[in-house]
Amino acid sequence: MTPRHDEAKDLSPAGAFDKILMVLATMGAAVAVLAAVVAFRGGTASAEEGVGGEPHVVGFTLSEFAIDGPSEIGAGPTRLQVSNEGSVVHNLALDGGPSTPDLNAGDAATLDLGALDPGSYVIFCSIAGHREAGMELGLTVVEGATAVEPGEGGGHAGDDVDWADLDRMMTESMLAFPAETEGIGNQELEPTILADGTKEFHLTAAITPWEVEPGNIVDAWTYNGMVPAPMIKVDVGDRVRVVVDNQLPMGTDVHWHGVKVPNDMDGVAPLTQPLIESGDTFVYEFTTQEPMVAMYHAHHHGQMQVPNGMFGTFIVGDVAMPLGRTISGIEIPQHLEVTQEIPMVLNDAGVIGLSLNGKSFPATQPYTGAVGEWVVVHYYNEGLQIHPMHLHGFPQLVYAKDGIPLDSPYWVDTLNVSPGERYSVLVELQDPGVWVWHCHILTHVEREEGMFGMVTAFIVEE
Ligand SMILES: [Cu+2]
Repeated sequence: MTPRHDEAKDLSPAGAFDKILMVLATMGAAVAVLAAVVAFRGGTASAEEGVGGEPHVVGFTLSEFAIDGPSEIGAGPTRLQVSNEGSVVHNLALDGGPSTPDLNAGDAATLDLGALDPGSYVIFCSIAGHREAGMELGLTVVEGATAVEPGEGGGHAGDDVDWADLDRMMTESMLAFPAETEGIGNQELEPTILADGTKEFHLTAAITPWEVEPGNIVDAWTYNGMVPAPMIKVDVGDRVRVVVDNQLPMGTDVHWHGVKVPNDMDGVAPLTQPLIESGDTFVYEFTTQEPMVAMYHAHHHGQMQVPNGMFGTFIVGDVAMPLGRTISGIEIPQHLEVTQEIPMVLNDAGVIGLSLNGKSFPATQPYTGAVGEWVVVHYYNEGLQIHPMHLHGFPQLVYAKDGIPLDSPYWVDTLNVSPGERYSVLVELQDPGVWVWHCHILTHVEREEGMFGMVTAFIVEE
C-alpha cells in the first residue's frame, strides 16, 4: 500500500442525488427520515470493480455523526469517493494512512488509498470529538472480492428500512428523559476570605471521569472534577485570588474570558505568563471592575482542553435588566422577582461532545417553574460551532450580550450563540406544560437511534 493524498471535486453520478438530499436537509425534513434515506443511499453506493488496474471506487457519506458506506471491499487499488452530507465540517481519514481535506457541508473529495492489502482497517473523521461521537467505521479488505457489500453497522440497507423501528427508537429515547447520571456541573465555588478581604478560590485541573449520558463515562479534563467547572460568583470591586493546581499530564493556563484583568493575568502562556507545567501551581490575582457575565477556560491547547471539559462560568455582580421598559409593545414589570438564574453552557466537541452543561440528553437537567415566574438564562458557548437555542412556548428577551447591557433589548424565540459568546435573556413562564428547549441544528439533537445532545425542557406548573 502506498497511500497518497488526493483531492477532487465531486464528479460522481451520485452528485445530483447528493444535492437533492442537501435541499431536503435544509428544508428541515424529519431527521430520522433523512438519516434513513442517507443510509439507504449508502447501502447502494456506487462501487466499480477495478478493471485492468483501475481502482475500485467506493462511495462514503459523512453526517452528524455517522459514516455510511460499505464495511467490506475487495483488495487492490482503492479510491474512496467521500461526500459530506452533514451540516458541519467533516473529513475522512484512514487510521495510519491518508485523509481527505476538511470538507464543508455539501463538499466532496476523492481519497486515493493506493493498493490495499487484505486485512482490517479503520476509517474515521479526525475533527475533534467526531470519532468519539460515532464517526468511525471498520473496513475489511478481502482478497479476490469483486463485489462491495452494503454496510452492516452503518445504517439500514436498501429496502430493509424499518420505519416502525425508527419511530420506536425516537419515542423511547425521548421518554427516557430525565435520566440520572453521576455528577452535576456549575456548582458554586465557595471562596476562602483572607485577612485583607481577598476572596481566594482553588481550582485543580485533572483528568477525571465524567458521565455525559447514562453509562457513557468519559475521561474529562476538569476543574475540581466537574463539567462545567465550578461557578465563580463575586461582586464588583472584589479582590479575587485563584490558585490553580495543575494535575494534568501536560501544561495549562486559565483565561478569564470577558473579565477585565491586567495583561499578566490574562492567562495566555507563554506570552503573558509561564506555562503552568504538570504538577505546578499558579496564582491569578485581580480586582473586578464592572458587572460581567464571563467564563473561564484553558487557553493553552484550548482546542483540546476546553471541549474536553475545562470551562466554567464567572459572574461579577448583576448586569442591569430593562425593568419598567416597554420592548416591542411588551411592558417589562418594574418590580419583578427573578426566581432562577440558569447557566446554560454549550459544548459540541472533545470527549464531552454535544451537550448542555456537560450532559447529553436524556441526562440533561430538566428545569421547573410555575406560571407567572420570571427566570434569567445566561447562555455560554464553549464549543466549536454555532448553536441556535430555541425555547418552545415563551419568547426570550435578550438584554445583554457578553455581559454588556443592550440599549435596545429584543425578543426572540431562537437565539444563535456563537463560540465565545454569552447572551443573557429574561423569560416569563406563561403557560403550563413540558416546553422543550434545544439547539435547532437538528443533528445536534437527533440521530437515527433517537434524541440526544443539546436538548432539555422547562416543566411549568399551573
Ligand atoms: Cu447546536
